[in-house]
Amino acid sequence: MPQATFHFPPGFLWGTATSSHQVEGNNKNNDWWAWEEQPGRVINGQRSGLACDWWGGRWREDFDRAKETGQNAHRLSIEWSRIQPAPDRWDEDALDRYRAMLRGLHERGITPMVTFHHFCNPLWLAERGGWENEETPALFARYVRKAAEALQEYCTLWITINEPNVFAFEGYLEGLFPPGKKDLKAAFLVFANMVRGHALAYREIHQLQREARVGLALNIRPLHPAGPLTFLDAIPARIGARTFNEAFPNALVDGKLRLPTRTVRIPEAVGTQDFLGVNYYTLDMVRLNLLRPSEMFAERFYPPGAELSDTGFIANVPEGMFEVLKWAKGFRIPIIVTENGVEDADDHLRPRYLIEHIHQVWRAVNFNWPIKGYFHWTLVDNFEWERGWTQRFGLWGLDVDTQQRIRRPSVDAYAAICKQNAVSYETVEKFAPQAVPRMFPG
Ligand code: IFM
Repeated sequence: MPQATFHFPPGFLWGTATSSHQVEGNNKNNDWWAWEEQPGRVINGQRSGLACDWWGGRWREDFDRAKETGQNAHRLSIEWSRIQPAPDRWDEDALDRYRAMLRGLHERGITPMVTFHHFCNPLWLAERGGWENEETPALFARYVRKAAEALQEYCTLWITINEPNVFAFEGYLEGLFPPGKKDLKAAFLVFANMVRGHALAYREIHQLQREARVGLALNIRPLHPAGPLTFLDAIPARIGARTFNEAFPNALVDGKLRLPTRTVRIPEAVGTQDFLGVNYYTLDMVRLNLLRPSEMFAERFYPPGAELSDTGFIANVPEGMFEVLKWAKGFRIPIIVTENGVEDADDHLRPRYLIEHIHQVWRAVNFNWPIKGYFHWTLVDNFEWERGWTQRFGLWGLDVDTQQRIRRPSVDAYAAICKQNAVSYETVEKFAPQAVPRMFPG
């Protein structure tokens, strides 16, 4: 069996990604907390509760874990509702706590990447119509300026909005996130306002900090025509990809948000992206189905025979990572994999999923595509939105009742990669022997 080591460039960022509501606990002043209190919103009535207790200080021990296992970067989000608990009030204590967290990362030799918006809105904003309100982009930019001013000493790598496509889709089409609407017009309005909010925030940050690098984290989900009538299935697949995956980042290139129903001109968005953050988990097959007008005449399903995660949420298709990176390089800006991971409570799949996806990143790096880092989702099991605690994405497991962390084998698989800045034959053989014939053919 030929052996090889897949090396990454010096300075490559290796980290994990987290988000405030999912790890902090007691995030009581946002729309997600209120949503969790409504019956039927979260599976089994589960709540975020204390989450991973980062607000209580357990970020320290988790950052120690990240450092000890060779991670040199961490992506976290800050909570708008804590920083601006009311429209006319800033909470300096909350900003101090975030400063302490970022300082804590620096002290451990870990580069921070900060996300300003990760699915949650302050209650006061939600009561004013959230992102459907045309004033929200400016309010968002104001909050971003305030927070960036306070944190700029410790951070130059910023994400304005996490997965605006998922936010609009889940909150305004599927109804699974607050405000629970199923309204295409509202979804497109929210999408457009998020482009506006991003553009304003981009400029605020750059006014403050010349060396800032500002981007988005987009959930990119390749859509493949299912066949056998591939030419027919290609139509909904293309419309879906243009809308869900491509509309937002394309609008940042030419100022045109191309929706299936119309094109919205947002000229101020042109050139507001220093890097492209891609979150890749899985891909879908698409079949034309004229009986599904509300889903844009598309039926989506996983590739037949694909290996699925615990709850069937993710199909393990590592080649999709390469496909996404190939698409992303078309923007001719640096690319960062801002999320990738799998729910897997007993860790039977994660080491292989992780290794094979990182191998696809390596393939892309070898074409000299400008990929600068990889952030695994996630460090410790966290609150997974409407799926509550039923999905376990952490390198470390979490006992929600005792706050005890449980080290999964994936911790050591990822640590080997981070520490060597490479995927070695030994790492694959030890943690993902099934992948050896695929990764080392011959
Ligand atoms: O937990 C989420 C995260 O908040 C956004 N991207 C996908 C993850 C896994 O579902």
